[in-house]
Amino acid sequence: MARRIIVCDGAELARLWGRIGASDDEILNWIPREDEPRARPPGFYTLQGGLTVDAILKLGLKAGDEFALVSEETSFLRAAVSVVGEAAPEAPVLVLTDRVAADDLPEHPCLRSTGLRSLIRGNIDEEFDHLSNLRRVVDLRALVDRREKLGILLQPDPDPDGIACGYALRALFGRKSPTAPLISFGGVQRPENQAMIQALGLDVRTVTPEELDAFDGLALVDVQPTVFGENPPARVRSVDVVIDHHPERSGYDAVIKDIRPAYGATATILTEYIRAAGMELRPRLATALVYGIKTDTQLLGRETSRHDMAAFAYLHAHHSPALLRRIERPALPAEGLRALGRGLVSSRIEDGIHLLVLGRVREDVIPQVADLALQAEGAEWAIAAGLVGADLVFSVRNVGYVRAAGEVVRAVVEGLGVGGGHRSMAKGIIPLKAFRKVYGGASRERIRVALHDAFVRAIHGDVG
Ligand SMILES: [Mn+2]
Repeated sequence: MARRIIVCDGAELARLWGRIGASDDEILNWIPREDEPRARPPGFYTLQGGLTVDAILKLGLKAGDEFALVSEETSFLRAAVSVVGEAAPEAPVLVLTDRVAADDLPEHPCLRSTGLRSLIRGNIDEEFDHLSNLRRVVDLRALVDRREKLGILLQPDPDPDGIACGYALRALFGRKSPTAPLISFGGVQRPENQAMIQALGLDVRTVTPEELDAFDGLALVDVQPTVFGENPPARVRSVDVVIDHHPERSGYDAVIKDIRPAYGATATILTEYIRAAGMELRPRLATALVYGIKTDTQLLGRETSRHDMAAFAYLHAHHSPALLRRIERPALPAEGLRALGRGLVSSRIEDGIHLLVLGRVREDVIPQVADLALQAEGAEWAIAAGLVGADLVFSVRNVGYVRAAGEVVRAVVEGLGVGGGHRSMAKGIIPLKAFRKVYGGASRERIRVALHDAFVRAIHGDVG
């Protein structure tokens, strides 16, 4: 069995090692310092003869042995690294020091250096972070326990971060939908988000400002009261709870306010609450939160903090990949697949643009087809367009190293409709009436040619 050979400089560090708790495969050695009593720390052998090649060889080295050298003195560590390197050239060396810089150590082919105290300190600081989150949870629970009916208010047309946070907050209070419903002034619009609430079995109730009187408590997540206009309804200007990651606004009161603008998602705050409270994290909730962080940070790309990374890793260990797949890739209806077939028959890749015109189709099919279309060989841009109600709706994807998709779509719809998005994903809507007026019709071929030309101009021309 491979062993760890620990060499501590003096009794203080040896005792520290002993207190942390040595593991069974560790051979503990110490070298007494001149300036301290020579009482042997329990469990430690005295390295006979001090830091010499002979003393190391007397340990009876075996293949696979590893070393840890523990000291705060440059001279000790320089000597120790050299001696171990000579006695056991193959053995990896871990240097544990908080005072000696790695640059001051001799050359060694397999050496890592880190601080023993700073490692422990880092963990203690992390525990204090958990503790302050636990304080918040205890206060939140004490406040909300007094409320008979709590409204968990999300922004109008809530996004995955908001939905996940509402769900998490309710779970944190141990409540169900009758006494703590998720509510919003505008229902879930985007088909992807509808797919999310469906897959999670959630319900977001649309309410009017007057209906808020039915609640004796309000908690806002991923949103602040001022989002409801310059003059928000009186009932939301003074609320119980606001938890958000958008910059802090004034003009309202909350009994408990937890606003962390450095965070990429509010779901990260809720994840920290759950973790601090030691609450069991069920796969369904973990999946909702992981999806919230993923979409708000564009998969840990945009505005991501170390907190988001840590929360994501924690959630990832608990989430359900199958459920996440169902949310991210909702089932395509048979009719959508047929529309895809028709679109593929006439699709071409020209100027790096893969454009699929689907005809009349369910709206949620369009972004999924755009995702798929980007996988075509030679495609830098994928556009899926379909007729939904009285609109031409199109989803745009690109490979990421080209002009920003949101910018391009804004140029394409200018004066015709609405659109926008991010670096590699965007969406545009043009009323068919406006389209016909400009292009003289809205046949499949007319749409294909018009969109292709508009995109070529927007991608290569001067926009924004
Ligand atoms: Mn958010």
